Amino acid sequence: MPENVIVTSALPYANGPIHFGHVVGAYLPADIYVRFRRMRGDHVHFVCGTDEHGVAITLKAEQAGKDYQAYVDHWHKEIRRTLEELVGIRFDAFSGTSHARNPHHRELAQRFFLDLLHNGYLFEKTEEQFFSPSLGRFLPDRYVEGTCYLCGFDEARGDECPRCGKYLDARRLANPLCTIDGQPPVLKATKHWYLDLPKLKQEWVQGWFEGKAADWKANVKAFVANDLEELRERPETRDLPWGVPVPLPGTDGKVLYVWFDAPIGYLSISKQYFAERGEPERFERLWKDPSTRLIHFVGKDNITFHCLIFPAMLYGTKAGWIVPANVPANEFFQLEGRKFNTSTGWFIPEESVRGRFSTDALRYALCTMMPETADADWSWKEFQARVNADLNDNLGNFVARSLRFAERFLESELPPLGQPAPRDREILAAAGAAAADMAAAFLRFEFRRACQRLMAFSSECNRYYDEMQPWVLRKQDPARCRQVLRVCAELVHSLAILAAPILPDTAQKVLGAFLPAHDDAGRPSLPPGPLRVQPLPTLFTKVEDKVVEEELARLRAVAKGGTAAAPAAPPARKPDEKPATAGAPQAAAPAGAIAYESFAAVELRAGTVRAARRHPDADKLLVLEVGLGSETRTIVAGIAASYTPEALQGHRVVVVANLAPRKLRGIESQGMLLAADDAEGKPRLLTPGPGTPDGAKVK
Ligand code: B3M
Ligand code: ZN
Repeated sequence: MPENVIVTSALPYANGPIHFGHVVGAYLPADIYVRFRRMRGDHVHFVCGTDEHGVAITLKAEQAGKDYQAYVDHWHKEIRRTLEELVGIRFDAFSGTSHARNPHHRELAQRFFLDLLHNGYLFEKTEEQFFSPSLGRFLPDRYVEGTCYLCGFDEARGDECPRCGKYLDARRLANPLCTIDGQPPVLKATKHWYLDLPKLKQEWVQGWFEGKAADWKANVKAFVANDLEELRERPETRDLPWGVPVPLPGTDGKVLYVWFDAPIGYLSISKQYFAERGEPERFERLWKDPSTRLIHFVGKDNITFHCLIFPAMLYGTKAGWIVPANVPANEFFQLEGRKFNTSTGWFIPEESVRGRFSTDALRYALCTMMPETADADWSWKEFQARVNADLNDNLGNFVARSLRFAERFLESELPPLGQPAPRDREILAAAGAAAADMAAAFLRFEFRRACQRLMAFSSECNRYYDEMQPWVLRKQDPARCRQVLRVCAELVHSLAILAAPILPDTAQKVLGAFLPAHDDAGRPSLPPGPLRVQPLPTLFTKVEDKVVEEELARLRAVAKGGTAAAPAAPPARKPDEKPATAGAPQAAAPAGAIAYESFAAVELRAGTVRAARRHPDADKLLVLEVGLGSETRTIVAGIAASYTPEALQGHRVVVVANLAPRKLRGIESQGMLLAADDAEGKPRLLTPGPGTPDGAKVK
């Protein structure tokens, strides 16, 4: 019986580029699962979009000097493009949570709030919270930073500590400072609504989780069991100028907490999708049908919200919404042993992969490295090995040699399958076994195992070919040769079908070789009659050593910039004293000579100024948004004496891209611009030559 399945991928914050760590955690596995379920005949609804509220957004938009909507619009577009183009994720519905993008979201989130309030799961409480007298506003969550009272980390945020990962009470931080103006905040009373999680736990969550968890992934189960112990009431509203307004009288300036409204985004995006298709009734029918399986794909840091808090909210509305059937969360993914970090350069820039490797090569390699049960790593050498050994030499080789042999020596004509020999029957049965194993792996969210099984079967196919020696049979027993190649065609077809969820483009190309006799990608086997094969396009290209070396060298340079180069950096200068320039050796440097490695450690890139504004607190500084191709950086530069913000719009610049970010008068600068003083001592920006794209390396 086909099932109704809703698959969601965590809604990425619309505040920066998405990297492979995100892709492998919540998007690629969901997309593979969706494609597999569809091939099986299930009805799947795949939902995602951007998370556009909360302090993660307001703070960054304010720092960038952009209005909130314009800011999230920009990242919404970028994120969607990366997911669709770079790794071929195909959502049914992709929208977001801001009112302008999704007119259904506000109303639905407010309905949840009122239902929970009405059912006695939200209660109000007046408490003191941090407030900035100079800015005249409350400072929720990340607007305050200080020292963690649990682990001593001195850059803990008001809502959680990035080092120990614990949920924090901002008022208990040592040395709290406002992240906008760097001033110590004061406490001021304000009213908020709290979700009564202890009550929900006792009434429903604990029993539900314990009954459910039997078929959940072990890593998720362990994490949730631990969190369940510590489940406390949580404030679900904030004093913020951006978000879903609290739907009660006298609450001006208060909005729902981002983690309250974001998961409701799954529903509101789905609601928008059905409304726009003219089938609005399908939304509630699907989300309130107890036989629908709701599956949330998320990364490790989103487990608590998806496994405990959001289910508690869904239940607590008593409105009949289904709760998740499973949350196959992944662990953390790193890059060559270190955490991805877009601001230090420890990530894979889009231009390193775009147009260089196929979507399928990236999908497959990422799938084999997926952090399913433990933290895992992107390694360039591993990437090369997987593409070259698995895709090219194993799968690609069997497909190509089978079809090309038929084309070259058998005029592309193959006989009906007829009566296969015992060895043929054995290998054809192996295809069935591989299909069963892979289906079981996909259904259990064991994507790495599915890849291994695919390759094991492909190796069996290659072995069959080698044993049969069609190149010998061609002369000695042409009829048997044709029969063997017909079996190979069958195997090629099976491989394409089995690989399709992971390698959708490759599957299409291979199935295309059987057109028009075979035009239904979902069919389990070829029609048994005679077959004509079509020319096969190139499936894979090998990853050369040179490419791997280049990428590793780039990372080594970043690593040096972050460690070795740091102590050599000029002594801290007053932020507005001089233009931001780089590379000038300090007086202590020996006679101006530096080793080549020191130069190579500096990552210089071409960019374009997308927006510019004056620094609110320093006359000589401008705050720029600089596009570097795959990302946009905020850069604070001391060039106000030479340029007006308007004149800089569209100006080409050279950026030091791997400098540790630092705050200049309260605004974090994520790089430096190269400039040289003119005759009057005013800084003039260096410009890359015409035709250099944003992000190009300056060497
Ligand atoms: N935006 C957190 C994150 O990007 C958050 C996920 C929301 S899913 C409803 O990690
Ligand atoms: Zn801590």
